Amino acid sequence: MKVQVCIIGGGPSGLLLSQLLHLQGIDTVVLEKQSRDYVLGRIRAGVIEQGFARLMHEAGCGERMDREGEIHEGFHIAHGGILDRVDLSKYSGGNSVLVYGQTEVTRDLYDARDRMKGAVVHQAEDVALFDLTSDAPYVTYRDGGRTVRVDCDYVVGADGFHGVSRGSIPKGALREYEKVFPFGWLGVLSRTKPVSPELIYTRHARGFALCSLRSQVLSRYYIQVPLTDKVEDWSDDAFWAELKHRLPAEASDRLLTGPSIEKSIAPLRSYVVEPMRHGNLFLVGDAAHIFPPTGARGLNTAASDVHYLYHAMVAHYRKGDGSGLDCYSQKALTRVWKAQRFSWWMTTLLHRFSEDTPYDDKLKETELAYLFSSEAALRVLAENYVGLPY
Ligand code: RFL
Ligand code: PHB
Repeated sequence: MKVQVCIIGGGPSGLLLSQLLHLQGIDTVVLEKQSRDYVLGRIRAGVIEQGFARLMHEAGCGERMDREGEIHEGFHIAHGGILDRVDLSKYSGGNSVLVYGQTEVTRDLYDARDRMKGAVVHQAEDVALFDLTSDAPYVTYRDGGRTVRVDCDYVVGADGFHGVSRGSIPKGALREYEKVFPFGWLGVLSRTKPVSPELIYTRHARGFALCSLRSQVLSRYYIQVPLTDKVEDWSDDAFWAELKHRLPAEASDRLLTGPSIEKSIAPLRSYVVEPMRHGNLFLVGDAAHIFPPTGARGLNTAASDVHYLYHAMVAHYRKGDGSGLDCYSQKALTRVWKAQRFSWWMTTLLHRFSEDTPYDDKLKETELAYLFSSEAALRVLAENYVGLPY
């Protein structure tokens, strides 16, 4: 097989890039290790920046998102038993976020790829990358008993944190930055009316909690748990009791519970690799960086990587201008680090760390009291939450 761009990973990053490039006449193939059902079964992001939504429109995938996604002009932070609201619209100059699940984003992208007869190979086994620093890189994978070779101009590693692309770069050519948080999020999806029409992020002595949603009939809740906890340790009843405990009374009194339809634990990690390019391999999304989910940055930062790389590739193929490709890594990383800063701030502020002293608690309480007494501080929060411009 010969294509211009071989994309590894059929998550949102890989599918969105392939859809955008295809619309510009640039030929791609997507190699995905898992089945389509498996990819669509992963419950992840829920909050989407308008920048990402614009990119979905550019990719011709915005119609259902416009119809079914919910515009959120604010969210709440519960602390010290009270509920404070962040007016995103007021403090970000009229901006907002969209509540639309990653599952739905991925489904829309798959449907668009199908409509355009885009090449997406599922269950591509043993994907391997070769000659990345030459002008003729290639990728191989196994399809049942046969090995398929894909020759290309560029390889894009969009295969998430545990993918094969980043690992194909010699260790000495990369610098890694990592912070592993000593806790995870236990998430529950339930077919119940959300406790609040807007998200509630909660700081509590027993640990963080988040009330989120996918629609007004589908709720997504999370609680901070020790890394040693297993999903089997948490019955639905135990989950609801702990969530109620952490929410302020005005929310817990209204909480509607029901059977969980999905329950999983995600560890919290921050990670960045530099640079995001090696020869003719470009890394995008979780393959290059991971965020703790507290600030809702992961998928949104994957989208800004896709935006930069897409425009750089179009300039290269259309006008022979390679400057965008040359500064892709630096441009993407500038925004990645600002998003890391924001998610670190929000995660540290709202979670309970075992080493927190009464001094730390006082500082965090004061940080929150200051936040809700200062328009300047609320502006900083709002402009980061809706997403910095790109
Ligand atoms: P993905 O989604 O991990 O997709 C990578 C794909 O690559 C495939 N793959 C391979 N394919 C071929 N060969 C190999 N060797 C391969 N190895 C892996 C995988 O099967 C997979 O299909 O990465 P991508 O596309 O970069 O997308 C990133 C997002 O998934 C991620 O950043 C977000 O989910 C993070 N995140 C959130 N981000 C937001 O912007 N807003 C949110 O509200 C938000 N909430 C969340 C989140 C992540 C969470 N978890 C579970 C970590 C909430 C949670 C709980
Ligand atoms: C979600 O709905 O899954 C979600 C929302 C906001 C976050 C993280 C996850 O910050």
